[in-house]
Amino acid sequence: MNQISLNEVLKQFDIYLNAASYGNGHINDTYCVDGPQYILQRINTSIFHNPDELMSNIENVTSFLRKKIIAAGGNPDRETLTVIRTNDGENYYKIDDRNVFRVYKFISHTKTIENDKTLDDLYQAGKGFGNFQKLLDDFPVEMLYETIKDFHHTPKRVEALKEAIRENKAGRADSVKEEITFALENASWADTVIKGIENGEIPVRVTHNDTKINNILFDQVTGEAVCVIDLDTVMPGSMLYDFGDALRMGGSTAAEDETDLDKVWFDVAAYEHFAKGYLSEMKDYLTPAELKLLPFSVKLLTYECGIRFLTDYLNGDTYFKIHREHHNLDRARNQFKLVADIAKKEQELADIVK
Ligand code: ADP
Ligand code: GN1
Ligand code: MG
Repeated sequence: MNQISLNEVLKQFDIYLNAASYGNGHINDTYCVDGPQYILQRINTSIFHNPDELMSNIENVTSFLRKKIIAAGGNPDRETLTVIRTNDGENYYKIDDRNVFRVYKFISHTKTIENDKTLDDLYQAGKGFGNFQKLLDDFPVEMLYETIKDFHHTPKRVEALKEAIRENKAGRADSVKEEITFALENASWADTVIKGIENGEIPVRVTHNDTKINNILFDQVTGEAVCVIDLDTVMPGSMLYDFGDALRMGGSTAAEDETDLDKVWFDVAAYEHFAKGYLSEMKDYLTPAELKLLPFSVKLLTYECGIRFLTDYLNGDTYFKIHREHHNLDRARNQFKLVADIAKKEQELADIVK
């Protein structure tokens, strides 16, 4: 990685071990430090502009969780992230604006699930994300900074897509007319959750906002959800974002970037298992408006992610990490296929919640 020595960075945290690339995140650069003992991350500062606010959110949320986990007789080093401080007592180390690093304790004897998930994994994921939200129910939401402004403001995501079409920076707009038409034809329901929040029907809660299934660690032996990770986007929001986003990936029969769209379907049984796990933790906290919108939230968050991928493709792939040409377009097509399938199954999903 450009002139920066990871060993030099780790020294700032009083760590004298080697590190190697790790994980499948789309945003930060993640390294596993020998042992494995630590996770070292270079924070993506072109996305997260204010590391002070970002790390303040993470420290406040994890220390709040830590107390609750201890009170419940759990293991706080395993059930939440632990931020390691630098020799100067800071929660991150900055070399320059593009090289900002943090270190967490590595949570061992766990696994992440990318695509091969069982129904029991989905139940556990639902329980894990539900428990995370439940534990944070009395966290003072006004303390949290908005680390990415309007992150799940779907109508603004539609506006960003329209701007990308107008600007056509990468000269790709003509080649994706079909995808653009799908995105714009479906924009009519994009404001449902935002409107509900604005008119007070949907409560603002502490939400994770990036609940894909690889953002939760599972116990290697029991398969139980151990720890919710990737806390960069913990912000005030709606639980519908977390529920919908988790099933966007967890409910698909294929990977997010599968190009054979005949393999991409929404799995109703996956929904049922995730919802069972989630509601086992959260059912007493949810309002009727939230419960009613659970199936819709999956369609909304899948649509939103699809238009984000398409926007990034039109902008020349500047946001999400890509690993091949047209990767963002493949992801967008995949998400839109899923949206169409979820739309057909919405009533079936609603019956399950009932
Ligand atoms: P990104 O924001 O780029 O998605 P994540 O914070 O999700 O980065 O980390 C990427 C991957 O690194 C995770 O999917 C997980 O496999 C692994 N990981 C992150 N934090 C830890 C941790 N504290 N212990 C063990 N593994 C971790
Ligand atoms: C990113 O960071 P990661 O890989 O867990 C993105 C999510 C998208 C997801 C799509 C901060 O998640 O919003 O849903 O990719 N995170 C950010 O896979 O934009
Ligand atoms: Mg992640």
